Amino acid sequence: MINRRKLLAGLAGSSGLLLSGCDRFGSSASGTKLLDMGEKLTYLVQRGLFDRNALAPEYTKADLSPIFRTNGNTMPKSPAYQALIADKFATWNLQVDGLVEKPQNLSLAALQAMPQQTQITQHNCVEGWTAIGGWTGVRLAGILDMAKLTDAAKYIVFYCADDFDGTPYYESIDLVDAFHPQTMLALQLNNQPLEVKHGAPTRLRVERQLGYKQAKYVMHIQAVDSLAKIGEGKGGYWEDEIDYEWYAGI
Ligand SMILES: Nc1nc2c(c(=O)[nH]1)N[C@H]1C(S)=C(S)[C@@H](COP(=O)(O)O)O[C@H]1N2
Ligand SMILES: [Mo]
Repeated sequence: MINRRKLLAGLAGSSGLLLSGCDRFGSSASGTKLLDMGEKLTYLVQRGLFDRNALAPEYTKADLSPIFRTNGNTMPKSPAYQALIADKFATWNLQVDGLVEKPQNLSLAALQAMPQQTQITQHNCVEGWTAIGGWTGVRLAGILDMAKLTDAAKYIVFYCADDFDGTPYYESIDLVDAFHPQTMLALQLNNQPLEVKHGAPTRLRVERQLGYKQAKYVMHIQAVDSLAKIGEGKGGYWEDEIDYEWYAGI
């Protein structure tokens, strides 16, 4: 992973911004954070220093990793999820609600019937490994368009079927990433239905961000205007737990 401070420094330098100025903007003399990563991001985008809509690099079949590693939970423990495995996800439903005009309840067959896209990308885990995989699935934008976000919607939250010691995994992204052309709910990895270890029946792919944002076992998608009341308020399981950055750009 690129050291973000160096990246910001580089961007600041190349745009004529002084690093010290940029630093002062982001923190007080005592080192207290005045701006969180989301605000810095907005600042950089507004200064034209960072294109949020740029595509993540795509690779070819020859580049596919022979083995796509797993990380985190690889088998949700809940009886409800176990029952879904037993019936091959025939009764699985993706709930889409929150700040939407038309809440949706989408079966796996319904997702499979929507237009599919495939992208071969590199997954970057914060723990220091990468893997190149080919993901096929439904563009998140298509699902959100069906549900029709209200003007108040600012973030999309993904609730997962698994937990760590009873705390459910969840993640969230803003609307720029939600409508990014590569952001999808993946149904397949390398042309095979998603295995349980990789998040069956569907997982988020948000290709401009690190591995922990790629929520597996997505059960429920919710449009919200604030992340403050979700989980412990930092926008994701690891963000809450060990202060991983909410915007994990790569
Ligand atoms: N629901 C859920 N999603 C998750 C995780 C998890 O434990 N639970 N781990 C995250 C992390 S840290 C990584 S690197 C990737 C790993 O995805 P993989 O197991 O398919 O390689 O999933 C992410 N999404
Ligand atoms: Mo990760």
